[in-house]
Parts: sequence; structure tokens; C-alpha cells
Amino acid sequence: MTPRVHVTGPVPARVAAELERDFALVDEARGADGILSLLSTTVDGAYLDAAGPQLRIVANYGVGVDNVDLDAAAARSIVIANTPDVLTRTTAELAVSIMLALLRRVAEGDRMLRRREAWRFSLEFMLGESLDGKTLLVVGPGRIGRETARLAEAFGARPVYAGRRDPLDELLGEADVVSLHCPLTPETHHLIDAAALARMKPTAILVNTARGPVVDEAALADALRAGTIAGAALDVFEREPAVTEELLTMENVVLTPHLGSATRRTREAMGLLAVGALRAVLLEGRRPENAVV
Ligand code: 8YV
Repeated sequence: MTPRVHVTGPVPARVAAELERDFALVDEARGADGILSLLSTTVDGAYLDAAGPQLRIVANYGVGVDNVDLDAAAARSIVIANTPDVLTRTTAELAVSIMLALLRRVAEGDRMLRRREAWRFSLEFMLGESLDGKTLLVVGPGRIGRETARLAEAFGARPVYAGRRDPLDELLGEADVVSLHCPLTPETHHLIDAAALARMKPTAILVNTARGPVVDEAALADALRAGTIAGAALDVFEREPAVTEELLTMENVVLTPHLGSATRRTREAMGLLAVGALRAVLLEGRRPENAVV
């Protein structure tokens, strides 16, 4: 019998075509043998139980698996797969893009022109900061963090790294740019809180392309208002799709709507990787290379 697969949201046409080739697509999780989940779907024990005991794999359309209860999946012998590697450079590129947009006031300048404000060229007008010579603290030196460091080095930044065993507190005080690349776990929830922000230099900026809840967004708004830090570039938010209202009013804040992996090529590659995991488990009876559980 053709395995039944449920997809929790719209996927690129090419990915849908691949799914249709090998699987019977079903409208609900209940009764599915495999699930292709988007990050907006919470896959917890209750969700897995509602799907039923025939469920064998959940392929998550993303590298982050914080929307999935891995222990609950392991307890039920359900394979969980993710989509690493294919989005590494794309996401690092976005991190450096919003970093530069903030430092060089790209978004601020764009907003000013769109307001049709009077302006004229002058030597002191809208001066920014170069990434050249800056100390870049990469929090979470995994694939995306290291690639972000590599790209930033091309602009003259000096990367330093904070992993699970590194003294984040000290490093925060040295950095000009703090860029977050850690997964969201109970340990990293609100890793950047009021105390962490207070350790940063008043001239430093925070960049987040990881997960919103790694930052205490209310504390960040307070820190930006008080001048505790100089700015923030955010692609992810604590209560997505909501954005803390005050951040929307601040000129020293660059905001993008979770675009880290958002190129057609990358989104297709992620989808094909997820389909490959579904095929491995449901058609070939083997564990996929990109299994995390
Ligand atoms: C995706 C992401 O856009 O991979 C991740 O962890 O956050 C993004 O690349 C998202 O997961 C799509 O569902």
C-alpha cells in the first residue's frame, strides 16, 4: 500500500510533486504514516498520539527542531528528521545582510526616503559603522554560526565563539556584534536577557537569526530605549508572527520576517531533503542520514 503522508502547510510545487509521486497525501495527521511538518506545527506527545500508532516519521521542514518534542518521539519510536546543511549559507548570508543593514543604516535610510523627507548629501549625514575591525561574537558555533563568521571575516570582522562550555558573560563584554546561532532549548531560552544585555558594550549590536525566544524581547526593547546597547537586527521573534510594538518604532532596529532560509533554491533543497527522509523510512525501511531521533 502507498504510504500516507500528511503535510502541515503549503510547500513549493517541486516538493509537492515529489511527494505526490511516492505517497498518498492525506489532509490530517490522524492515520498518516509520515508527516512533513512546518515550524508552525507543534509536534508534541499529544499530536503524535492523535496521529496514531502507525506513524513512523516526522520530517521537519527546517533545521531547528524546537517545535518537536524529541523525547516524546523517541518514546514512541518515531523517527524525527530535519533539513541541515542546505540552508547553512543562505541563513548565514541573511545574518550578515541584516548586520550590515543595521551598521550602515540601510533600512533607516530607505525608510527616510520613503517618508519623502527633505535631505541633502553632507559629510556628517547618517554616518554608520563598518564591520571592518569589529569583534563578532558568534553564540552557537554550529554550521550556520561558523559560516556567518566566515562571511563576516570577508568584511574584516574578527570572530570569537561562545559554545555551551564557553564563558558567554565575559565574551559579551568584548563583542561589537553579538550574533545568535544556537538552537532553542530550555538552556538557551532567554539566554539574552536583561543581565546579558547589560554586559554588552553600549556601542554593540545584537543580531538574531536563530529563534526568537533566545532573546527576552521586552528586555531588549528596554535596553535599546535606555541605550544599554546600540541596536538590533532581528529575523526571528519571541511570539512570531507578533513583534514587540516598541521595536517597530525604533530607527536603530532592523526587522525581517523570518527570512533566514528564504530563497527558492534553498526552500526546495530543504523540501527535497525532507522528502528523502520520508522515502528512507516509509519506502526503504532505513534510517535517514538527517535523522535527529
Ligand atoms: C525555515 C528555520 O524557514 O530551518 C529552520 O530552522 O527556521 C527556517 O529555515 C522554517 O523552519 C520553515 O518551516
